[in-house]
Amino acid sequence: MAELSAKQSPGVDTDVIIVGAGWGGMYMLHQCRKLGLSAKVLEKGPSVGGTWYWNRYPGLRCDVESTLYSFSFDHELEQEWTWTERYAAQPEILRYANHIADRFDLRRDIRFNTAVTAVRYDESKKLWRVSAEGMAESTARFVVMATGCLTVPKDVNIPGLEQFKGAVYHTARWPETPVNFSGKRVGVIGTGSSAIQAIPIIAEQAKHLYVFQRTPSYSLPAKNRKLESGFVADVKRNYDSLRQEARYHLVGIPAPTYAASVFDVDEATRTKIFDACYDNGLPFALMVTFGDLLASEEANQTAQDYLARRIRERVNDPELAEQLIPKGQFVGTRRLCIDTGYYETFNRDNVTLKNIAKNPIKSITETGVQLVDGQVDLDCLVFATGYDAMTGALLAIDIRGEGGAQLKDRWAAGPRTMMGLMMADFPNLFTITGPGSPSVLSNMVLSIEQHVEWIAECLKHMQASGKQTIEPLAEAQDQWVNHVNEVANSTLFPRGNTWYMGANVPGKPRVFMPYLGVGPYRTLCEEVTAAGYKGFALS
Ligand code: N01
Repeated sequence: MAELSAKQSPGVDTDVIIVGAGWGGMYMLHQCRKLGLSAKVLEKGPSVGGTWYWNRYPGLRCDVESTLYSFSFDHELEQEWTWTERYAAQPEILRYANHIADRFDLRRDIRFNTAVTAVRYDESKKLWRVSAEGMAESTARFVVMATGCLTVPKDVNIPGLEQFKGAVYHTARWPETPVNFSGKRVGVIGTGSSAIQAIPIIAEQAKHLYVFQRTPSYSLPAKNRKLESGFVADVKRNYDSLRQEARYHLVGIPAPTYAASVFDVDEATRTKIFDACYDNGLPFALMVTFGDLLASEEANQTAQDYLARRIRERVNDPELAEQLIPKGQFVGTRRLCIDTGYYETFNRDNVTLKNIAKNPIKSITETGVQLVDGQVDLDCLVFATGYDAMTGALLAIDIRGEGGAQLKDRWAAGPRTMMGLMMADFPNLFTITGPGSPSVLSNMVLSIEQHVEWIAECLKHMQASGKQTIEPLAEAQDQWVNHVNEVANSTLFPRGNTWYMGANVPGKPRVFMPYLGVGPYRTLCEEVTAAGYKGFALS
């Protein structure tokens, strides 16, 4: 890539520096070019794709249907790209990301293998100074953090890990060359979305697979299938209305809500409705079937009972089934997973569940995992232990705003943003799908697109009105944070020990980070823009 030398505005190297070349970073670059702004992307990895570049473990698929997990901003792009599977596997999604980069000629403005370390505001010059490994400091009027929500794997922190003599893998940092587990004794630690997808494939190869489960998750069969050409043609014909429906839906994926309460219908009807989601592999649809499913303990219990029964149907050994059924966990407050043969995998002779809630891991030794009641000998260990989600990637960078305000101090008690888009005292610094926006509780691509377009519109407005800086008013930001909490507190989400709450990372503040409600959120963003950036100071 060329050095960061494009000179659009006097005194700065680049108008906009974008951090991250995932979906958000790539689309932001495209939008900046359309506005005639000079823009450069700094990307830590060697290629585009973000989380879809780093995650390449066996079995990885998206849990949003491929026809919707795609950009809508370019009609030709939408029509020319044809997804082959209902839930696309990682290689196809990564091909799509590369197609975006090539089609819009983005790579020439992306500097790869460049990890940003510091982003500091120079108040006197009203510009941002960006430092990255292996690069001279660069300056920009605007910075867009497109660093992703599931980027930084959380520290594993199990004593003795460094002693283990076998191979160690992490689902979020999988090697580019496929791993062959044939003839190996493999241990998988964790039973979230990543593990649930990887376990059936690893079990097919391994001599023996041990699954170390601390907290079981609920999972629905993905019912993945090849897409028929007639179906794809239909989707393409109806894309406009489909996308529009998604944009104003609660979770960004069209799905019906049948009644305000699960108790508005009789049990047989309720079961039929749950069946329609379960038997068609629709996790997001299940969450919105009834208005009170995510809000009332009693209502949620009906879904818990339903899913427990479906797990029992899939596991031959009743005692084992009971261990795989989440207990005291609300359906939907921890990510609902999709799987291909996950529960059935435990019917295999070469798979053993180790319930580490009852029999905890004491340490990792040279040859395996030492549990309280004995050692499990292993050749390979796979960590599917999750992420320091939503705030991890932002706080890994030394971000300082006006008056030297440090983001890590400002967020010491949990993230505080204005609509997940900006932070008070950090002028001209935007976040794509930041905490306080629907982000992970939505179709990510749709939410990324909405944020990029909001930011682009804002930059256009600033150009047209000759404004130099924008930042949220502290009071408006406080109101937004209160609103995010109010919405969350009207649901069961804050009662889950989940990564949405930061509960998976020791010491992380326990705060519900996303905003529930894709459609309502979009409307609020539109209102802010229409009211001349209400809640923001432009100068
Ligand atoms: O991570 P997770 P993930 N000792 O945090 C366990 C998205 N995603 O990578 O809950 C033992 O969900 C932990 O147990 P516990 C999706 O949004 C999407 O699976 O801490 N166990 C848990 O079981 C998803 O939600 C897709 O008790 C430890 C597991 O590890 C998000 O990414 C596919 C442990 C971590 O589960 C994260 O999913 C993949 C320890 N020290 C991911 N530390 C799709 O689109 C953690 N665990 C389908």
